[in-house]
This record gives sequence, structure tokens and C-alpha cells, in this order.
Amino acid sequence: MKQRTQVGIVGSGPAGLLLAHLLARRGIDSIIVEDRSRDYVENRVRAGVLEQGTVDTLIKVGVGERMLREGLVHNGIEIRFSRQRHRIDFPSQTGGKRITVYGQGEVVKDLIDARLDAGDPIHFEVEATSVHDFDGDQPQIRYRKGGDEHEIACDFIAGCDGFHGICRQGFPEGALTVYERVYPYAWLGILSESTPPADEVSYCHSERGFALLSLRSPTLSRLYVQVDPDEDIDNWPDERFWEELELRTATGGGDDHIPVGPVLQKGITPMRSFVVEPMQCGRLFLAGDSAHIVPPTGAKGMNLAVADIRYLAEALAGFYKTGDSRLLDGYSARCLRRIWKAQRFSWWMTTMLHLSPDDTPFDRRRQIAELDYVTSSEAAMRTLAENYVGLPFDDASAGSDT
Ligand code: RFL
Ligand code: PHB
Repeated sequence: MKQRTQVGIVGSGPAGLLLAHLLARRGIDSIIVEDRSRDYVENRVRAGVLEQGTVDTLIKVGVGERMLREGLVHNGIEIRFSRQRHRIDFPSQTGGKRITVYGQGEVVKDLIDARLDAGDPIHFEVEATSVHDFDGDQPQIRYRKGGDEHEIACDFIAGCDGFHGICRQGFPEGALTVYERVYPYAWLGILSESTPPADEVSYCHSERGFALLSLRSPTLSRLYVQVDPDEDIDNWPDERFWEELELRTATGGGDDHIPVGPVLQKGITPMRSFVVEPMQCGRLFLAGDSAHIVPPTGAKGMNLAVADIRYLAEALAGFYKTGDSRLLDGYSARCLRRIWKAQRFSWWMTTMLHLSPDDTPFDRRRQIAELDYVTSSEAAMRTLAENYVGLPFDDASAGSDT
């Protein structure tokens, strides 16, 4: 079967869904193809921290209602090291900005509901196999559905298909430069039906390795411990996880007991920094994890996907309104300025908080000194806070209708 649309979108993660939504608001048609089922993409446990700018974007474009009701607004984070707790306040350091704890799956559900309510379809369980002719003005996406081959003809292709997608692979040989760092550790994460152990997201440095206390709701905890990148999940029965978490987060104060509960999900996430440049080839554009990955310690991944999409939607809207392709031509450079700052922040948070197998005693002392500085200097706390709540969008986008 052959179909036609203005923008063909591969992937219905936060990037693809938000793009389709922003385009629809401007009367631009799109078709989304998604490899997985609706249930799978809505229930995949991933990011949980939304920057202020992400929250403002979702509200402004009419998909923030449930987030405003159910999301948890946090005014800071906690950093634990040397068995002490420290707090970094956001509003006082950033002119009033905050973060919102609201699961990525919930954002995805809200965007899917908005699209389906408007009568615009999403093709689930359909695997894009290749992208073609994006050097001309009639690109195509080929996809497979139940053994049959199909084609979407479009004006532009948006590669929102995540790190393992096919769109990045479609770039001609030699067109992309890859920048990458793989870290010698991973996160073992659980989602548990238990009272969150800390009031705010808590990053814990310890001699046994990093741990993170986070949450999804007043009754759901999201908890992580640093493990080796090749760790076997079978080595981590629930009891071992709880014991290790308690050891890594204990501060000696009376109030740091970890409430235990049924484990609903458990998984290991490797840690990587990755960027490709440029993010555009002709009429094929990459956005979100298909173009860049950050280690999760800075909580930046989904927020970066949202920022890319704001810029891409604005550039496509400009093109359809006036035929002017200048914003499209500048898309990659504009995104990359923000992406590299988020890369730097995520790398910095990661290396400051994790134990690396190659660390020397010197490195450990330096790490503690850095944590001490970051939690005691107003200037350093402000630097962390302004990055964590999200750097401002650049001017062209700030004034736009998203
Ligand atoms: P996604 O969400 O991976 O969506 C891509 C979609 O494309 C589909 N796909 C295809 N569809 C059709 N044909 C093909 N050939 C296809 N190939 C792939 C996939 O099925 C999928 O549905 O990418 P997107 O939209 O760019 O969104 C990026 C975010 O998902 C990611 O950056 C975050 O989850 C990262 N992340 C975090 N980000 C934050 O902003 N804050 C956080 O607190 C945070 N914590 C995390 C995280 C990621 C984690 N993991 C599991 C990697 C914590 C963890 C543990
Ligand atoms: C999460 O809640 O899953 C989470 C929070 C903070 C991070 C990463 C993940 O840095």
C-alpha cells in the first residue's frame, strides 16, 4: 500500500508523538509508524524528571492537564556523600524554576490520547525498514506490516526512532561524525510499590558505589544502584537489592530507613554519552535519542528530545507557512548547542557521583572535595541548579507558539 503525508514520523516515543502534536496544531499532516504496541510504549519504565521548560511546553500545547494534577513538583534535590545529606534548592538559585516528577510513560499516554482523540492515527506494531530519496523533495519511508511491504511518501522524514532505530543508519556513508563515551558502570533500577524513601530525588555517593532514590508517586518508588556494565540481573534477587540500597544511602541520621515493597519491574541500563553530527541530511531529520544519548544521572534525555522537537516543529511550520527553509537548515546547529551543554552536565554529574574501577585514592579524595564544594558554595549550587532545571531555550523558539 502507498500512503502520502506531509511529515512521515518514525517512532512514537516522546519525540515522535510531540512532533506530531505540534504539527497538527499548525495544520500540518503526519503519519507515525511505531514498531511496538501501544501498551508497550505506554508502560515502558524510563525517565521521570521533567525540566521546567518541558512542563511549560506541555501545558502551552494543551497536553499538560493530567501532569498538572498528578505530577509532583519538586523544589530541589538531595546529594548524599560521606554519610551526610545536603540539599540544593532550585527556586532560590534559578529565579523560581522547579522540576516535576511525572513518568515518561504518562507523558506518552497523554500525547497518544490527544492524537487519537483528534482522530489522527498512529500505526502501532509496524516496523520501518528503510528511508529513501531524502536528498530530493519526495522522500519515502518503507515499512513492514504483517509480512507485507508498505510505503509512505512525504515531504520530510522525522527520525524519532531512538538509539536503535533505522533512520540514523539511513544517512549516507561518511555523512555522520560520531562522538561517544561508554562508562564502566550501569544502573540496576527497580520500580517498587513502596513509600518513596526520600522527599526529593536523592543522589548518593558511597564507597560501595552510586545509588539514586527517586519516585513516581506517593506510593511508587524508582530506585537505582550502580553495577558493573556486564552484570547479570539474576545475581540481584530483591533482598540483595534492598540490602545494598540501604548500605549505600545510609547517613547515620534517624530518618533514612528504606521502606520495602513488591518489586514491579527490574532492569539494567548501560551508561553512554553519544552524539552524531549533523542531525540532518537533506529532508531527513533526527531528533531525540536517535541523535544523542546521555547517561541518566542528569535526568536530561527526555528533556533534550522535547527541545529538539520544539525547534524542528518551528522550522517545519516556518517552511510550510512561507517556503523559507532557513530554520530547517539551521536545525542541527541550533539543537547541538543545547545538546552539548546537556552532554557536559550529564558527564559531570555522572563522573562526580559514580565509582570507576580505574579510580585511584587521589581520584576519590578529589571527588569528595568536588561534592563538598558543590553542596557548600552558593556559586556551585547555582551552576548545578540552573543546569538541572534546564537551560533556557534559545530566543527564536522562546517567542514562538511552540
Ligand atoms: P524513544 O523513547 O526511544 O522512542 C523511539 C521509538 O521508536 C520506536 N522505533 C521504531 N518504530 C518503527 N520502526 C522502527 N524501525 C523503529 N525503531 C525504533 C521505538 O519502539 C520507540 O517507541 O526515543 P525518544 O522519543 O527520542 O525519547 C527519548 C527518551 O525516551 C530518553 O531520552 C529518556 O527515557 C532517557 N531517560 C531520562 N530522560 C530524562 O529526561 N529524565 C530522566 O529522568 C531520564 N531517566 C532515561 C532515564 C532513560 C533510562 N533508560 C532506560 C535508558 C532513566 C533510564 C533508566
Ligand atoms: C528517575 O526517576 O527515573 C530518575 C530520576 C533522576 C535521574 C534519572 C532517573 O537522574
